[in-house]
Amino acid sequence: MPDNITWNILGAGAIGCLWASALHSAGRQPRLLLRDPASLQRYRAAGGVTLVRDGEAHTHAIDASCAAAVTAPLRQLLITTKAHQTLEALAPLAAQLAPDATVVLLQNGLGVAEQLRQHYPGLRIYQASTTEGAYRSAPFRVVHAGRGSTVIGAAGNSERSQLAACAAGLSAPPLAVSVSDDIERILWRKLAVNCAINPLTAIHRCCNGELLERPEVLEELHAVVEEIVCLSKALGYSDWVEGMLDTVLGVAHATGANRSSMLQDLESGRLTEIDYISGHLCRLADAKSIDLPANRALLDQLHTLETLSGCR
Ligand code: KPL
Repeated sequence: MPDNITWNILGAGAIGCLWASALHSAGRQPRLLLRDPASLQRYRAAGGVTLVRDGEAHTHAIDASCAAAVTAPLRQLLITTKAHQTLEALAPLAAQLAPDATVVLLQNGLGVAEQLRQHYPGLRIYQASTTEGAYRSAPFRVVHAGRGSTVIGAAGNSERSQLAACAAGLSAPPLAVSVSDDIERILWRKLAVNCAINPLTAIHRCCNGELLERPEVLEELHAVVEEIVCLSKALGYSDWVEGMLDTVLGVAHATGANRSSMLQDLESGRLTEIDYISGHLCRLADAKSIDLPANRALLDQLHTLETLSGCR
């Protein structure tokens, strides 16, 4: 049977469902790869992916398959799982992944691309970053709450024409994906924002904007960003962190009413992305024998909270 699937999407959370529904509306043929038969059954019971935008809900009967049941070679894979779930989610697909498949990582945190390169050396790995605002209001139901933009790029040398084709393939109204030559800087700045906002909101159980209103928390935030700036200088990334504190404060303000993804994970008893956010930063610092006491303290506190909530 011919395989007309354009993009396989691994991770049916808010961003995975948002992309799946946009591609489906555009007449492409995406496929959701679900964890197990029970998830597939829940998906079928939901009737597909429901996208809510501007108060209107539309259900898209998108092709879905249990990851372990995929037989045709996978050539294009968009990964939208949480960073820490990536390797485990990918394992059942390993035999089906074309050796030179294109894999796009669209997730919070850093460190997964390096792990994939180690485990699957032939893959063409691209990284993407989005400011689209979306949240899951129920399983397979996503609210597209805020329009944003998305960039894609690759570390090191990569053929621009392939990247451009990939960006075009993943662009579907209203989602626009463009190629960036600066993806490492963009992801690093996003990491810094997440290192500062996410653990502090999770520890203090507050919305992003409240970080700015509590002087003792704001002091912690300043210390976290200062350490990131120091580490960035030691790593040779000085120009990646220009105006970093203002950016972090600006994001906390602009997303003031948001409950960060880390706070939501913790409150729902899910493992957070801390090991790929503050953990990634601390691993890089360790390799340079640089001390990051404020960031390390947040990492340790999150581990303790995860243990207390029973998910670690
Ligand atoms: O990316 C985010 C997250 O919650 O993961 C921020 C920017 C902090 C918005 O809430």
